[in-house]
Amino acid sequence: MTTPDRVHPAWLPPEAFRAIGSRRTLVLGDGLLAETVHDEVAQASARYGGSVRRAGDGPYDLVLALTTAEALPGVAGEVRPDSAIGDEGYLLARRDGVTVVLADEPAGLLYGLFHVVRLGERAFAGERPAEHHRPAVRRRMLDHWDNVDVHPVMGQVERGYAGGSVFWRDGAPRGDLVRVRAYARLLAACGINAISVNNVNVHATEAHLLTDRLGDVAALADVFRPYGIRVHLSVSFASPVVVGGLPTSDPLDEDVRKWWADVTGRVYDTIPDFGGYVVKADSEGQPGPFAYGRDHADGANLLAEALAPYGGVVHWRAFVYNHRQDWRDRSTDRARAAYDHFAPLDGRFRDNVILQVKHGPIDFQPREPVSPVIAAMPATRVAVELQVTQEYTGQQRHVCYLAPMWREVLGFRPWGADGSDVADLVGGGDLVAVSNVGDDPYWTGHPLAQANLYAFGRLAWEPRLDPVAILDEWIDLTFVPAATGDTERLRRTLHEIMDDSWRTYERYTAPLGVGFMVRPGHHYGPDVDGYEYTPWGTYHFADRDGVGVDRTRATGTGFTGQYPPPWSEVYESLADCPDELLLFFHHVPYGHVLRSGSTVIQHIYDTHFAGAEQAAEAGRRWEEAVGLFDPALHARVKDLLDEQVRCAEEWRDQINAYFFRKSGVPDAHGRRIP
Ligand code: GCW
Repeated sequence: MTTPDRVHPAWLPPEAFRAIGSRRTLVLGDGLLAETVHDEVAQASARYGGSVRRAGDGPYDLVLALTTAEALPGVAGEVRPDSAIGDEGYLLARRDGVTVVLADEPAGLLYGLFHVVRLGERAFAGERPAEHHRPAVRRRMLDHWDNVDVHPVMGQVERGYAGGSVFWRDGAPRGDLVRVRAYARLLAACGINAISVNNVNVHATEAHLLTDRLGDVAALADVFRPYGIRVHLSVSFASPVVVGGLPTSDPLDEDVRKWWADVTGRVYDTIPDFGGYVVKADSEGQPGPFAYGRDHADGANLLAEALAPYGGVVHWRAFVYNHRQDWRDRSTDRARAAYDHFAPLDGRFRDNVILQVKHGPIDFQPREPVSPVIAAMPATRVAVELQVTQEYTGQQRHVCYLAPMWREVLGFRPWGADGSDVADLVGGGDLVAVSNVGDDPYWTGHPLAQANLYAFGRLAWEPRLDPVAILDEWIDLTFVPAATGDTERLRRTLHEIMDDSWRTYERYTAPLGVGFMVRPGHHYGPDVDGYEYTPWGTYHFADRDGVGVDRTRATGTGFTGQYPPPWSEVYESLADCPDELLLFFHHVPYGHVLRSGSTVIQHIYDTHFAGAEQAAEAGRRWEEAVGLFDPALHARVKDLLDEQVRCAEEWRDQINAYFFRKSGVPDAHGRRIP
């Protein structure tokens, strides 16, 4: 049940259960997840000398009870509310020396248990008035871009930076269900309740997971189930042809509809709590409805209709754009694509279709505006997709704590200060992220990248949490319980290195929101013109006079018009556009003066010198912290920081040299630009 040997326990080291395990606990209620709760406490009790019972008079220090239990003992009965606690919610209270977790459903007990784990000894001190906790977001989902077969270019895990897959290896299930169970447990502890187990680019072997290899998916579902996590599957839109032997996948074809209905029926016979399908269609070469002259609503509704009888959902991705664009064509703007494709379809999707929209209009860059699609489809269920795997943010070789970026996305108010924010819009709905986990002993390659996975789960549960507070939680679970040295210094070190690491990364990479400038293909390290004359639609248009993409309505691609006011006006205006997004929206001369007072060119130099220096400073901080961390973990992070420092200097020098050569403008401070 706990972590397998040689695998890092991440945020659930045995010591995190000491407070619970050394006490007397009552677990009251039935159901699979109540069993899980009991087993967790039993395991901790066996280790730390406490006890756990399923019935009987106390005394108890901790009572975890379902409100449906026949008779709630003592304090549990007293704090029971009149109103519903809700499916996954729980009530936490402490009175007269007893800590109580009450839930209507077993899932709530499980989340309540992990809350008590987070509190540790604090859960058993003083009094605690009843607090009602429930997730803001209903489906908190991770997508794995894991291939069953090793893909010739993308490998076992597309954009995976943590070794192989935890699910698949060389064309078959990996078979290490102990590891999968440990993973399920980590995910439940941070609030995740849905997972898609294969890549959205569905290749030949993976297409069979839907049919003759469904048993492989069912085996995973069995392991995730006790932790309240439902399994979803990425499917090919061409499945009727590819695995069904039909001549067409036309969504309006009767045989195709029947095929999906039959296949989906079999999926639910095998996995009764199956979550649904994830689909990348008509995107980067994946098949879709366009081949038949149909649109995305026709396509999505086809699958939704098949899933509806069982309560399943389709996550239909909005990442649709022309990846064979002619770079000479200045009128095509990739940023516009998702909105242009999907906004006109608002109102046409069945209600079990969830349109899954990347948080930015392009592709998970370190800085993008929030996608205008999120606000453009009031009659459609919209999920926001984040990327925990660090494709464009240092590939788990760089420290880049992403929660501050996600927090900004979730806090963005598309209609201005008085309107809803993105957290409101996904509230009650879906938040999805691409996982950063692999079969690496630290799960995420870079041990500190675990924090991103943890933070995603916590933000999905409670989108208004403060990223620094989440980091504190993660540190206190992961490192402090087993630490022997100066825990204050340990905390401080991690905060110094991680709190601002996303902005540090932003400083030494592509400037002012312009994006990309990465090596084509693998996307690691600098290559300023790497994508400039390619079909991918990701350009910066730097010349001797200036840089940036004109996306205004007045003179550019008109993308600013996809936002409602005030942002349509703010982004349109050179004077009002936020500095960090200036080059996303405008093409400006190097001498253009930013709101900060600096010129664009001087800003580029300053941030690149500063960013590389901050990376070096993080490296020094970490070296000073030797002795505070497990030696193997310390050594791994040290090696990675060395690489980060090297790479940050490379970024600094390439970007600075490039813009110095283009512009001829010297650095105001006379620093060395190669
Ligand atoms: O960011 C891009 C990645 C692709 C990925 C695609 C997507 C799974 O480079 O590797 O494909 O996005 O989100 O579909």
